[in-house]
Amino acid sequence: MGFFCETSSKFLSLIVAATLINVISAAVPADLYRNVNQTVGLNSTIGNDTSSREARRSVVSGGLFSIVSFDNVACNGTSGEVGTCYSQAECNTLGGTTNGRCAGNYGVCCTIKYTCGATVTANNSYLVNPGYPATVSGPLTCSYTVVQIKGATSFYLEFIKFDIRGPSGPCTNDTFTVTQSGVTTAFPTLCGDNDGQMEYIQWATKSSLFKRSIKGGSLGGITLPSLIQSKATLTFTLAAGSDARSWQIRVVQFKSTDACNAPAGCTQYYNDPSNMGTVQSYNYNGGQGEFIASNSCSQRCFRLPTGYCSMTLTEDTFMLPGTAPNTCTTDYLLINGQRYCGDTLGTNGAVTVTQVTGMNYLTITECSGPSNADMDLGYSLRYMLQPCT
Ligand SMILES: *[C@@H]1O[C@H](CO)[C@@H](O)[C@H](O)[C@H]1NC(C)=O
Ligand SMILES: *[C@@H]1O[C@H](CO)[C@@H](O)[C@H](O)[C@H]1NC(C)=O
Ligand SMILES: *[C@@H]1O[C@H](CO)[C@@H](O)[C@H](O)[C@H]1NC(C)=O
Ligand SMILES: *[C@@H]1O[C@H](CO)[C@@H](O)[C@H](O)[C@H]1NC(C)=O
Ligand SMILES: *[C@@H]1O[C@H](CO)[C@@H](O)[C@H](O)[C@H]1NC(C)=O
Ligand SMILES: CC(=O)N[C@H]1CO[C@H](CO)[C@@H](O)[C@@H]1O
Repeated sequence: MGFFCETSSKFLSLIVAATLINVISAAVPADLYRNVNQTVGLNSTIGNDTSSREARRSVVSGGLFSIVSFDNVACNGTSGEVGTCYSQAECNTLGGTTNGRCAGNYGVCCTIKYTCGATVTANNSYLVNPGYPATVSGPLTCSYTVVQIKGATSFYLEFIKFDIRGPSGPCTNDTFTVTQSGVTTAFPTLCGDNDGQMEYIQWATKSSLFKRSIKGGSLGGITLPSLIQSKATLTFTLAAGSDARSWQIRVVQFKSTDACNAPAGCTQYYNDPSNMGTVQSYNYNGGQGEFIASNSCSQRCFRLPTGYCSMTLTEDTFMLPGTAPNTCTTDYLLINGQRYCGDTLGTNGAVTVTQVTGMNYLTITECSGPSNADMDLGYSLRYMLQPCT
């Protein structure tokens, strides 16, 4: 999975670059820092570099020195991790690691990693287990507090590495939860192996609260995940045992205008530009895992670009508790208002998901009950968007 959302950020870094060897940046009047785009009292020209793959950069050159500003956008670090383009000083202040350069060498690609007990305030940062990439054993309780960044309407967790003990029905020995005190409609408790999986959590904003107040907290009979108010607690709880566990989770906070921001109520959002991909149940683990009995429902959503009206879902594996077609009680995929469960998706392993008028995304809803006595695998489905006819 993994994707890259190219959007500019309103947060800027400013640095002073000497254009003559002897100029010291301390000599630059403070005003210059604040008025990059305004007349700066020098003969200045504003240069720019709007290469879409780089931080947008503008340079105010004033004879003896230049002031460079660039957006704090995501960058690819040399280690392969995604960072944020900051000045070296800002990266140091944030406790980040320099991971290559960006903004035409004026900035550093700064990767920020948080471990247990951390308060997560930086966009595009990572949550790791203590000592990562080394593994940890239990017992261990490890929490992170994700704080809403100004302007963000959701946050996204990309499970780059997520390997804890698996379920036996529900997740009991090891768990990963997203909670906020006082919020009862929690997100599904996860466990097992979830490398490459994702989860979106919506912040409570004026607009999302207003929509909930008029539309209610459910959609088609499904209780939507809670809205989280400004701070979320993410907790790994590991049972005693020396077996190896590890995790590395990328956290990105999205604004409502970001292409990768999930629509309200979506726990997952698939938006691959190729209009196709794979959707798998949590802990599917390449067919080695087992469906998590989370006793909840959640939505997987699929971006529907202009010109597309439906998608086909084709099973590689489909095995949910229950017997198709009429006895799907607590465990099923809800597609076009119909429940699918058992050992085959539909009658021949494929169904077409149709557009609800006016919606620019498609949804399927996964519901699971409190147990999985048969240790069913879950599902791995290929989706392909279909043009309107
Ligand atoms: C500076 O000017 C550019 C081009 O006019 C504009 O896009 C950018 O938003 C301005 N930056 C600030 C900090 O005002
Ligand atoms: C600033 O610009 C004016 C008019 O464009 C020019 O006459 C002058 O020489 C410039 N000064 C410097 C320091 O470049
Ligand atoms: C966080 O970073 C992502 C990826 O660069 C960007 O799309 C998003 O707008 C940023 N969030 C905020 C609140 O600026
Ligand atoms: C980062 O790497 C990914 C994958 O190679 C690529 O799609 C993306 O455009 C790169 N982003 C930047 C800012 O270079
Ligand atoms: C917890 O883990 C132990 C050791 O792997 C296992 O024997 C036991 O069945 C698990 N219990 C539950 C409730 O998952
Ligand atoms: C001063 C400068 O370099 N301006 C350039 C900014 O970018 C535009 C579009 O690429 C160019 O046309 C300008 O010359």
